[in-house]
Amino acid sequence: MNKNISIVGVPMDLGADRRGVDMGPSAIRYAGVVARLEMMGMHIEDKGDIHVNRPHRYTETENHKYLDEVVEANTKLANVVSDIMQEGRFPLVLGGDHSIALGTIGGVAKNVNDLGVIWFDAHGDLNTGETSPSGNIHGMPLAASLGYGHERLVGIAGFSPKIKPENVVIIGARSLDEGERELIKRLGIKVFTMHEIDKLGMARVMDEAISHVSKHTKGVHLSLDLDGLDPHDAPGVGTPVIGGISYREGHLAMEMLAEANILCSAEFVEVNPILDQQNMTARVAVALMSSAFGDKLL
Ligand code: Z70
Ligand code: MN
Ligand code: MN
Ligand code: MN
Repeated sequence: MNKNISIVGVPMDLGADRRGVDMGPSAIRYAGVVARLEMMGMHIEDKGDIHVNRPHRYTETENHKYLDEVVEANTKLANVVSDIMQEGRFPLVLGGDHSIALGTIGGVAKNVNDLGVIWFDAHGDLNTGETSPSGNIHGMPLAASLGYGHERLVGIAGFSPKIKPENVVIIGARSLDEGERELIKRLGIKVFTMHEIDKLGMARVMDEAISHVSKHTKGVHLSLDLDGLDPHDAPGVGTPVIGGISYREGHLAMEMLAEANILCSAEFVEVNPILDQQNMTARVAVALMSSAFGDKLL
């Protein structure tokens, strides 16, 4: 496990239609992410936040809200993340809405051939401008990373596709749009919905997920949307969906990832302090990070 971690915040909420999730990086820092990871013996560098341009007015391009600003910030993020990888460090990106996965994955995939991705989320984030019911770009980053969607999203970081469908697993899905289901079937993406988690248990799901994403890859990116967890355990998210992964199951999943020692990068997104209770969701995010980096109970 790489002990040299570089933190980058992305105060972005334009991909979620400006709902306050831009304060996520502050909330996660306030919850003590640096101290917690340093306590575990990690060497932390906090690179601060990527600048996100605030638009003067609402804009929409072919059913993509704030496309210019989202592309601009993600292009910067991809460069920063790529530089971190070049230095041999582990990028830990703090969101911000999930549209920032475009920049993170762009920067990581530039440095890791055949990148695996674990997409931990209530949603598939597999919409394109054609299928999106909302026009919110945070519902599109996994599709765009696979090469599907608006050319300006797909083209972030200058190459496409960034990942292959056979190297992706989605865990925790329980709210998929019609177009997303079609893309999942068409591309054969491995999805562990809440049904599989209930039926098989998280331990078996993670065993299967880990072997699937690490089979043909040289590193795995963890993209963790806090709305994958149950809203009871993580209430501070923009789009709570009942019936999610419990705090305990989430920890087990992170511990198994640490044991497998496959991660090369991670992002924790969609923390919304405005909708939270006593910064609980940011604190859950920090606790999950510590497990993902190998913190043990004993
Ligand atoms: C819906 C859409 C979404 C996150 C909500 C929701 C997408 N599928 N993603 N919250 N993280 O509008 O595309
Ligand atoms: Mn998401
Ligand atoms: Mn989500
Ligand atoms: Mn959300």
